[in-house]
Amino acid sequence: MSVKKAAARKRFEDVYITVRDELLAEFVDHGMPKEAIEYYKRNLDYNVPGGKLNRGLSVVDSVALLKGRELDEDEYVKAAVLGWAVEFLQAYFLVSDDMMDSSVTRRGQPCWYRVPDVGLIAVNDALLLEGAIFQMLRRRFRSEPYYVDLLDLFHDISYKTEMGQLIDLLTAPEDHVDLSKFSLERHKLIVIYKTAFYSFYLPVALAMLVCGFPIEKAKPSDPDTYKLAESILIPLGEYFQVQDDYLDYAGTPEQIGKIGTDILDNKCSWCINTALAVATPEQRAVLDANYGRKDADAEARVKAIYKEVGVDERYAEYEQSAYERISELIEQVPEVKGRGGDAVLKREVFRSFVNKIYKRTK
Ligand code: GPP
Ligand code: MG
Ligand code: MG
Ligand code: MG
Repeated sequence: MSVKKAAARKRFEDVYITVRDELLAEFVDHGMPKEAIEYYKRNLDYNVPGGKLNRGLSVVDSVALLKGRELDEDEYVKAAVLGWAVEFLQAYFLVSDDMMDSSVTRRGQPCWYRVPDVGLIAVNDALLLEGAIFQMLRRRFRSEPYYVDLLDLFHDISYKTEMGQLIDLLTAPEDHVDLSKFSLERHKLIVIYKTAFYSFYLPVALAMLVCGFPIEKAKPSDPDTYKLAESILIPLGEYFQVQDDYLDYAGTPEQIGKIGTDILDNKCSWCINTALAVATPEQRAVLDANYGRKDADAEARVKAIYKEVGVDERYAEYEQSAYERISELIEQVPEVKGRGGDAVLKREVFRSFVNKIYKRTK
């Protein structure tokens, strides 16, 4: 990591400490016992700050890019708190998702529900992580003109993500493997809803809200800047989740910080869909017999078919063409003025996202 990047991360992490301590102070104000305060602190520190922080940092970066200048202290803290709100949302989703996916590790440590004295309390811990978002927003943004839009955005994006999680789970029942349910079309719908909205559209839409981009157009001829952002960020999020699916199969746990479970879990992943599209009847029979079985040998047989049909080479081709297609979309963005003073929707906002994820290996 460059010195500059490390410093940006450190500054952002310092805001986490402030936010966390405010949340803990509220517990104290409510007369929560010491045991609960310590447990809550452990939940927050275990689940919120330990990831790549891409989503959170991208709120801060996007605000600075939209304004085209460095942020003053107050602007920085506001953007960083919104960044942490996205990281809290992510923590809430991941704690929940790991239980639903029976995952083992996350960010190089046991999944929270697998920590011995946690277990099913993790359900409530996830709900607290979600509730914390709204405490943070109330404390810092209640008197802003866009407060209601912030709340609405978090609710709307959460709902979409939950729709995505539902179809992800329904397409992958644990006890009934039926590969004919899968298709790249179904895969696309799942990943747009379960990942793209909250990981890519949300950080930029938040940055646009603090900069004062209007939700309602002043005149019909004005460009809908949120729709425009969405039209780039959703394909970008789709590409990101294809990477996640590929790394689930091809990445090592050391690299990706988690043990891939997609084959065991019968997931409608990009890899299985790609293999199904080109498998011979014999290869298809191996996939039918071994996909979604909770058994390491069956998993290895599926991975061997992936190798045979060239999933790795096909992924490299996908990655290149996704990169080119999205870069093309970005070049077509008209640079339009936002209402809130100095902010402009610049192509660089989107380019910075693409550059962060292109050819990622973790
Ligand atoms: C991750 O997909 C999906 C989410 C984080 C959305 C969860 C949504 C909820 C409403 C709980 P994944 O299972 O492929 O992620 P990973 O590979 O990191 O487990
Ligand atoms: Mg999962
Ligand atoms: Mg999942
Ligand atoms: Mg995954």
